[in-house]
Amino acid sequence: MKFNTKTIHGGQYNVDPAYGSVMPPIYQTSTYSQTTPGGHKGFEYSRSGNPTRAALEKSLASLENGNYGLAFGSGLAAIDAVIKLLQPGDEVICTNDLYGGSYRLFKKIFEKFGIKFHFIGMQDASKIENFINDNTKLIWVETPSNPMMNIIDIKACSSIAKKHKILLAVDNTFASPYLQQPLDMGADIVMHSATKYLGGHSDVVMGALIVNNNELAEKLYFIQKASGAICGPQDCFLVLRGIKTLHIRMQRHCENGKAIAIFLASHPKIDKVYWPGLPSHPNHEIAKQQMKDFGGMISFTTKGNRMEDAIKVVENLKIFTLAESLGGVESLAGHPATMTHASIPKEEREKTGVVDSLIRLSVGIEDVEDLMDDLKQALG
Ligand code: P1T
Repeated sequence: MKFNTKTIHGGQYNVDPAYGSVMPPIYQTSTYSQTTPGGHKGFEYSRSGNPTRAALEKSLASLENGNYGLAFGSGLAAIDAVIKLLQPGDEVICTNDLYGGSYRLFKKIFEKFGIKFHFIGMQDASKIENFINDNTKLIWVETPSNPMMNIIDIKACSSIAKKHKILLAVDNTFASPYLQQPLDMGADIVMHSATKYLGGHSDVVMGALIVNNNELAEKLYFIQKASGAICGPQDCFLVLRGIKTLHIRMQRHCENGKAIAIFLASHPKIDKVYWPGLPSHPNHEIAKQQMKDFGGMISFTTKGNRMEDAIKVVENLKIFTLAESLGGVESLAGHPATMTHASIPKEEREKTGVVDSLIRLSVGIEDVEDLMDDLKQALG
Protein backbone atom coordinates (compact mmCIF):
# COMPACT_ATOMS: atom_id res chain seq x y z
CA MET A 1 0.00 0.00 0.00
CA LYS A 2 1.32 3.48 -0.88
CA PHE A 3 1.56 6.20 1.77
CA ASN A 4 -1.46 8.20 0.55
CA THR A 5 -3.64 5.09 0.80
CA LYS A 6 -2.20 4.15 4.18
CA THR A 7 -3.33 7.46 5.69
CA ILE A 8 -6.91 6.35 4.97
CA HIS A 9 -6.77 2.57 5.26
CA GLY A 10 -3.49 1.66 7.00
CA GLY A 11 -4.17 -0.96 9.68
CA GLN A 12 -7.90 -0.19 9.46
CA TYR A 13 -9.45 -3.48 8.40
CA ASN A 14 -12.41 -4.86 10.32
CA VAL A 15 -12.40 -1.98 12.81
CA ASP A 16 -16.07 -2.55 13.63
CA PRO A 17 -16.96 -6.24 13.52
CA ALA A 18 -20.37 -5.44 15.10
CA TYR A 19 -21.88 -3.15 12.40
CA GLY A 20 -19.18 -2.50 9.85
CA SER A 21 -18.99 1.23 10.53
CA VAL A 22 -16.40 2.82 8.23
CA MET A 23 -14.81 4.82 11.05
CA PRO A 24 -13.77 2.97 14.22
CA PRO A 25 -16.40 3.54 16.91
CA ILE A 26 -15.42 5.60 19.95
CA TYR A 27 -15.32 2.97 22.69
CA GLN A 28 -15.98 5.30 25.59
CA THR A 29 -15.53 2.67 28.26
CA SER A 30 -13.07 2.11 31.06
CA THR A 31 -13.67 -1.64 31.33
CA TYR A 32 -15.02 -4.72 29.52
CA SER A 33 -17.22 -7.56 30.78
CA GLN A 34 -15.68 -10.98 31.27
CA THR A 35 -17.60 -14.26 31.18
CA THR A 36 -15.15 -15.85 33.61
CA PRO A 37 -11.98 -14.30 35.11
CA GLY A 38 -9.74 -13.69 32.10
CA GLY A 39 -12.56 -14.57 29.67
CA HIS A 40 -12.67 -11.38 27.59
CA LYS A 41 -12.59 -10.43 23.90
CA GLY A 42 -9.09 -8.95 23.87
CA PHE A 43 -9.69 -5.93 26.09
CA GLU A 44 -10.00 -5.95 29.87
CA TYR A 45 -9.34 -2.38 31.07
CA SER A 46 -8.84 0.76 28.98
CA ARG A 47 -5.45 1.68 30.42
CA SER A 48 -4.01 -1.53 29.01
CA GLY A 49 -6.02 -1.39 25.79
CA ASN A 50 -9.02 0.21 24.11
CA PRO A 51 -10.34 -0.67 20.62
CA THR A 52 -10.36 2.95 19.38
CA ARG A 53 -6.79 3.41 20.60
CA ALA A 54 -5.84 0.08 19.03
CA ALA A 55 -7.20 1.31 15.66
CA LEU A 56 -5.09 4.47 15.94
CA GLU A 57 -2.00 2.55 17.05
CA LYS A 58 -2.29 0.31 13.98
CA SER A 59 -2.64 3.33 11.73
CA LEU A 60 0.46 4.96 13.31
CA ALA A 61 2.50 1.78 12.83
CA SER A 62 1.42 1.58 9.20
CA LEU A 63 2.38 5.22 8.46
CA GLU A 64 5.89 4.77 9.87
CA ASN A 65 6.46 1.33 8.34
CA GLY A 66 6.66 -0.13 11.84
CA ASN A 67 5.06 -3.17 13.41
CA TYR A 68 3.86 -1.57 16.62
CA GLY A 69 2.34 1.79 17.48
CA LEU A 70 1.68 3.12 20.96
CA ALA A 71 -0.40 6.21 21.70
CA PHE A 72 0.12 8.38 24.80
CA GLY A 73 -1.58 11.31 26.50
CA SER A 74 0.98 13.79 25.06
CA GLY A 75 4.23 13.92 23.14
CA LEU A 76 6.10 14.38 26.40
CA ALA A 77 4.37 11.32 27.89
CA ALA A 78 5.68 9.33 24.90
CA ILE A 79 9.23 10.63 25.47
CA ASP A 80 8.88 9.89 29.19
CA ALA A 81 8.09 6.25 28.31
CA VAL A 82 11.24 5.97 26.18
CA ILE A 83 13.50 7.32 28.95
CA LYS A 84 11.89 4.85 31.37
CA LEU A 85 13.57 2.08 29.37
CA LEU A 86 16.81 3.27 31.04
CA GLN A 87 18.40 2.68 34.46
CA PRO A 88 20.13 5.08 36.86
CA GLY A 89 23.69 5.60 35.64
CA ASP A 90 22.72 5.33 31.95
CA GLU A 91 23.64 8.13 29.58
CA VAL A 92 21.79 9.69 26.65
CA ILE A 93 23.25 11.74 23.82
CA CYS A 94 20.70 14.18 22.42
CA THR A 95 20.54 16.96 19.88
CA ASN A 96 21.35 20.30 21.50
CA ASP A 97 18.52 22.03 19.64
CA LEU A 98 15.26 20.45 20.71
CA TYR A 99 11.80 21.27 22.04
CA GLY A 100 12.14 23.13 25.35
CA GLY A 101 9.75 20.72 27.06
CA SER A 102 11.90 17.72 26.07
CA TYR A 103 14.97 19.49 27.50
CA ARG A 104 13.02 20.24 30.70
CA LEU A 105 11.86 16.61 31.03
CA PHE A 106 15.43 15.36 30.61
CA LYS A 107 17.12 17.91 32.90
CA LYS A 108 14.51 18.53 35.58
CA ILE A 109 12.89 15.10 35.90
CA PHE A 110 15.22 12.36 34.69
CA GLU A 111 18.59 13.75 35.80
CA LYS A 112 17.18 13.51 39.34
CA PHE A 113 16.92 9.75 38.84
CA GLY A 114 20.57 9.44 37.85
CA ILE A 115 20.31 9.53 34.05
CA LYS A 116 22.85 11.77 32.36
CA PHE A 117 22.13 13.76 29.19
CA HIS A 118 24.73 15.16 26.80
CA PHE A 119 23.29 17.87 24.53
CA ILE A 120 25.43 18.13 21.41
CA GLY A 121 25.32 19.46 17.86
CA MET A 122 24.78 16.44 15.60
CA GLN A 123 24.86 18.07 12.17
CA ASP A 124 28.20 16.32 11.90
CA ALA A 125 27.07 12.90 13.18
CA SER A 126 30.63 11.68 13.72
CA LYS A 127 30.80 13.99 16.80
CA ILE A 128 28.42 11.59 18.56
CA GLU A 129 31.22 9.03 18.96
CA ASN A 130 33.19 11.42 21.20
CA PHE A 131 30.46 11.16 23.83
CA ILE A 132 29.89 7.40 23.75
CA ASN A 133 31.03 5.36 26.72
CA ASP A 134 29.95 2.07 28.34
CA ASN A 135 26.97 3.77 29.98
CA THR A 136 25.56 5.25 26.76
CA LYS A 137 22.21 3.60 26.02
CA LEU A 138 20.29 6.00 23.81
CA ILE A 139 20.79 8.60 21.08
CA TRP A 140 17.90 11.07 20.94
CA VAL A 141 17.56 12.98 17.67
CA GLU A 142 15.13 15.70 16.72
CA THR A 143 15.18 16.38 12.96
CA PRO A 144 14.20 18.92 11.75
CA SER A 145 15.00 20.38 15.15
CA ASN A 146 12.79 22.74 17.08
CA PRO A 147 13.16 25.66 16.45
CA MET A 148 16.45 25.96 14.49
CA MET A 149 15.47 23.50 11.74
CA ASN A 150 18.80 21.64 11.90
CA ILE A 151 18.77 18.44 9.87
CA ILE A 152 20.50 15.41 11.34
CA ASP A 153 21.62 12.54 9.13
CA ILE A 154 19.49 9.66 10.46
CA LYS A 155 21.34 6.94 8.54
CA ALA A 156 24.70 8.16 9.86
CA CYS A 157 23.35 8.21 13.44
CA SER A 158 21.93 4.75 12.95
CA SER A 159 25.23 3.25 11.83
CA ILE A 160 26.95 4.73 14.92
CA ALA A 161 24.16 3.48 17.17
CA LYS A 162 24.32 -0.03 15.67
CA LYS A 163 28.10 -0.16 15.92
CA HIS A 164 27.93 0.58 19.67
CA LYS A 165 24.64 -1.32 20.31
CA ILE A 166 22.83 1.83 21.42
CA LEU A 167 19.18 2.63 20.75
CA LEU A 168 18.41 5.42 18.30
CA ALA A 169 15.16 7.36 18.81
CA VAL A 170 14.00 10.04 16.37
CA ASP A 171 11.46 12.71 17.25
CA ASN A 172 9.72 12.96 13.87
CA THR A 173 7.19 15.61 14.93
CA PHE A 174 8.39 18.41 12.60
CA ALA A 175 8.61 16.20 9.51
CA SER A 176 5.61 13.89 10.01
CA PRO A 177 5.74 10.41 8.45
CA TYR A 178 4.74 11.99 5.13
CA LEU A 179 8.17 13.62 4.83
CA GLN A 180 10.44 11.04 6.43
CA GLN A 181 10.27 7.55 7.88
CA PRO A 182 13.13 7.09 10.36
CA LEU A 183 12.61 3.34 10.95
CA ASP A 184 13.46 2.78 7.27
CA MET A 185 16.71 4.68 7.87
CA GLY A 186 17.71 2.47 10.80
CA ALA A 187 16.12 4.19 13.82
CA ASP A 188 14.80 1.91 16.58
CA ILE A 189 12.07 4.21 17.88
CA VAL A 190 10.08 6.97 16.19
CA MET A 191 8.35 9.47 18.41
CA HIS A 192 5.66 12.01 17.55
CA SER A 193 3.87 14.78 19.25
CA ALA A 194 0.62 13.75 17.52
CA THR A 195 -0.71 17.10 18.74
CA LYS A 196 0.96 18.52 15.63
CA TYR A 197 0.78 17.31 11.98
CA LEU A 198 -0.77 13.91 12.73
CA GLY A 199 -3.79 15.44 14.49
CA GLY A 200 -3.49 18.45 12.22
CA HIS A 201 -6.35 20.55 13.58
CA SER A 202 -5.07 21.93 16.91
CA ASP A 203 -7.79 20.15 18.85
CA VAL A 204 -5.92 17.30 20.59
CA VAL A 205 -2.80 16.79 22.73
CA MET A 206 -1.31 13.35 22.11
CA GLY A 207 1.95 11.46 21.70
CA ALA A 208 3.03 8.36 19.79
CA LEU A 209 5.84 5.84 19.58
CA ILE A 210 6.41 3.45 16.72
CA VAL A 211 8.90 0.55 16.66
CA ASN A 212 9.43 -2.62 14.66
CA ASN A 213 11.22 -4.78 17.20
CA ASN A 214 9.18 -7.24 19.27
CA GLU A 215 11.17 -7.00 22.44
CA LEU A 216 11.29 -3.21 22.41
CA ALA A 217 7.56 -3.06 21.68
CA GLU A 218 6.85 -5.27 24.68
CA LYS A 219 9.00 -3.16 26.98
CA LEU A 220 7.32 0.06 25.83
CA TYR A 221 3.86 -1.48 26.05
CA PHE A 222 4.65 -2.54 29.62
CA ILE A 223 5.66 1.06 30.46
CA GLN A 224 2.52 2.42 28.77
CA LYS A 225 0.37 0.09 30.87
CA ALA A 226 2.35 0.35 34.10
CA SER A 227 2.85 4.14 34.09
CA GLY A 228 -0.56 4.77 32.55
CA ALA A 229 0.03 7.90 30.44
CA ILE A 230 -2.59 6.87 27.89
CA CYS A 231 -4.96 8.97 25.78
CA GLY A 232 -8.75 8.78 25.68
CA PRO A 233 -10.82 7.22 22.89
CA GLN A 234 -12.33 10.51 21.67
CA ASP A 235 -8.85 11.94 21.14
CA CYS A 236 -7.83 8.75 19.30
CA PHE A 237 -10.82 9.18 17.01
CA LEU A 238 -9.86 12.80 16.26
CA VAL A 239 -6.26 11.88 15.42
CA LEU A 240 -7.45 9.01 13.21
CA ARG A 241 -9.65 11.50 11.38
CA GLY A 242 -6.76 13.96 11.11
CA ILE A 243 -4.45 11.31 9.68
CA LYS A 244 -6.84 10.69 6.77
CA THR A 245 -5.86 14.04 5.25
CA LEU A 246 -2.21 14.08 6.38
CA HIS A 247 -0.82 13.67 2.86
CA ILE A 248 -2.85 16.45 1.27
CA ARG A 249 -2.32 18.80 4.21
CA MET A 250 1.43 18.16 4.10
CA GLN A 251 1.58 18.91 0.38
CA ARG A 252 0.06 22.35 1.00
CA HIS A 253 2.18 22.99 4.12
CA CYS A 254 5.26 22.33 1.97
CA GLU A 255 4.10 24.53 -0.95
CA ASN A 256 3.18 27.42 1.33
CA GLY A 257 6.35 26.92 3.40
CA LYS A 258 8.51 27.21 0.30
CA ALA A 259 6.85 30.41 -0.93
CA ILE A 260 7.12 32.03 2.50
CA ALA A 261 10.73 30.98 3.09
CA ILE A 262 11.72 32.49 -0.28
CA PHE A 263 9.78 35.66 0.48
CA LEU A 264 11.38 36.04 3.93
CA ALA A 265 14.88 35.37 2.59
CA SER A 266 14.68 38.46 0.38
CA HIS A 267 12.99 40.78 2.90
CA PRO A 268 15.19 43.75 3.89
CA LYS A 269 14.24 43.62 7.59
CA ILE A 270 15.12 39.96 7.99
CA ASP A 271 18.54 38.68 8.92
CA LYS A 272 18.53 34.86 8.75
CA VAL A 273 15.94 32.37 7.52
CA TYR A 274 16.04 28.75 8.70
CA TRP A 275 14.17 26.40 6.35
CA PRO A 276 15.83 23.19 5.12
CA GLY A 277 14.57 23.66 1.55
CA LEU A 278 16.70 26.75 0.97
CA PRO A 279 19.93 25.81 -0.85
CA SER A 280 21.72 28.14 1.61
CA HIS A 281 20.62 25.96 4.57
CA PRO A 282 23.78 24.25 5.87
CA ASN A 283 22.12 20.81 5.92
CA HIS A 284 20.14 21.20 2.67
CA GLU A 285 21.87 18.22 1.01
CA ILE A 286 21.00 15.81 3.85
CA ALA A 287 17.46 17.19 3.92
CA LYS A 288 17.15 16.45 0.18
CA GLN A 289 18.29 12.87 0.74
CA GLN A 290 16.18 11.93 3.72
CA MET A 291 13.05 14.05 3.34
CA LYS A 292 10.46 13.96 0.59
CA ASP A 293 9.95 17.74 0.81
CA PHE A 294 10.86 20.42 3.34
CA GLY A 295 7.74 21.11 5.39
CA GLY A 296 6.00 24.19 6.68
CA MET A 297 8.14 25.07 9.71
CA ILE A 298 10.32 28.17 9.29
CA SER A 299 12.33 30.23 11.76
CA PHE A 300 13.87 33.63 11.11
CA THR A 301 15.58 36.50 12.90
CA THR A 302 15.03 40.21 12.44
CA LYS A 303 17.99 42.48 11.70
CA GLY A 304 19.62 43.99 14.79
CA ASN A 305 18.58 41.04 17.00
CA ARG A 306 16.26 43.08 19.24
CA MET A 307 13.63 41.22 21.25
CA GLU A 308 11.23 44.19 21.02
CA ASP A 309 11.29 44.07 17.19
CA ALA A 310 10.46 40.36 17.15
CA ILE A 311 7.67 40.82 19.70
CA LYS A 312 6.22 43.67 17.64
CA VAL A 313 6.17 41.52 14.50
CA VAL A 314 4.35 38.61 16.18
CA GLU A 315 1.90 41.01 17.83
CA ASN A 316 1.17 42.70 14.46
CA LEU A 317 0.27 39.46 12.68
CA LYS A 318 -3.43 39.08 11.94
CA ILE A 319 -3.85 35.76 10.11
CA PHE A 320 -0.94 34.01 11.83
CA THR A 321 -2.09 33.44 15.41
CA LEU A 322 0.47 34.08 18.15
CA ALA A 323 0.43 30.72 19.94
CA GLU A 324 2.53 27.77 21.02
CA SER A 325 2.26 24.54 19.01
CA LEU A 326 2.46 23.84 15.28
CA GLY A 327 1.32 21.54 12.54
CA GLY A 328 -2.35 22.55 12.43
CA VAL A 329 -4.22 23.74 9.35
CA GLU A 330 -4.02 27.32 10.64
CA SER A 331 -0.81 29.35 10.58
CA LEU A 332 0.80 30.05 13.94
CA ALA A 333 3.69 32.28 14.95
CA GLY A 334 5.75 31.96 18.11
CA HIS A 335 8.64 33.62 19.92
CA PRO A 336 10.73 30.65 21.12
CA ALA A 337 12.88 32.59 23.63
CA THR A 338 9.85 33.57 25.70
CA MET A 339 7.43 30.79 24.75
CA THR A 340 8.32 27.21 23.70
CA HIS A 341 11.98 27.41 24.76
CA ALA A 342 11.70 29.63 27.84
CA SER A 343 12.60 26.63 30.04
CA ILE A 344 16.10 26.50 28.49
CA PRO A 345 18.59 28.87 30.20
CA LYS A 346 19.39 31.91 27.99
CA GLU A 347 23.10 31.05 27.63
CA GLU A 348 22.23 27.47 26.59
CA ARG A 349 19.57 28.44 24.05
CA GLU A 350 21.69 31.22 22.54
CA LYS A 351 24.50 28.72 21.87
CA THR A 352 22.18 26.91 19.47
CA GLY A 353 20.87 30.08 17.82
CA VAL A 354 17.66 30.60 19.79
CA VAL A 355 18.31 34.33 20.15
CA ASP A 356 15.88 37.00 21.32
CA SER A 357 14.89 38.07 17.79
CA LEU A 358 14.06 34.55 16.60
CA ILE A 359 10.49 34.03 15.35
CA ARG A 360 9.10 30.60 14.48
CA LEU A 361 6.31 30.11 11.95
CA SER A 362 4.11 27.09 11.51
CA VAL A 363 2.85 27.80 8.01
CA GLY A 364 -0.72 26.56 7.63
CA ILE A 365 -2.74 25.67 4.57
CA GLU A 366 -4.49 29.00 4.00
CA ASP A 367 -4.08 30.92 0.73
CA VAL A 368 -0.40 31.74 0.56
CA GLU A 369 -0.98 35.29 -0.75
CA ASP A 370 -2.96 36.13 2.38
CA LEU A 371 -0.15 34.73 4.51
CA MET A 372 2.47 36.75 2.65
CA ASP A 373 0.40 39.95 2.88
CA ASP A 374 0.06 39.34 6.61
CA LEU A 375 3.83 38.98 7.05
CA LYS A 376 4.44 42.07 4.86
CA GLN A 377 2.18 44.25 6.99
CA ALA A 378 3.54 42.86 10.27
CA LEU A 379 7.14 43.47 9.22
CA GLY A 380 6.26 46.88 7.78
O1 P1T B 1 3.16 19.04 23.47
P1 P1T B 1 3.34 17.56 23.42
O2 P1T B 1 2.30 16.85 22.64
O3 P1T B 1 3.58 16.96 24.77
O4 P1T B 1 4.69 17.30 22.57
C1 P1T B 1 5.95 17.70 23.01
C2 P1T B 1 6.86 17.93 21.83
C3 P1T B 1 7.79 16.96 21.50
N1 P1T B 1 8.62 17.11 20.45
C4 P1T B 1 8.57 18.20 19.67
C5 P1T B 1 9.50 18.32 18.51
C6 P1T B 1 7.64 19.20 19.94
O5 P1T B 1 7.61 20.27 19.13
C7 P1T B 1 6.76 19.08 21.05
C8 P1T B 1 5.79 20.13 21.41
N2 P1T B 1 6.07 21.39 20.86
C9 P1T B 1 5.37 22.53 21.07
C10 P1T B 1 4.27 22.61 21.83
C11 P1T B 1 5.88 23.72 20.36
O6 P1T B 1 5.17 24.73 20.20
O7 P1T B 1 7.04 23.66 19.90
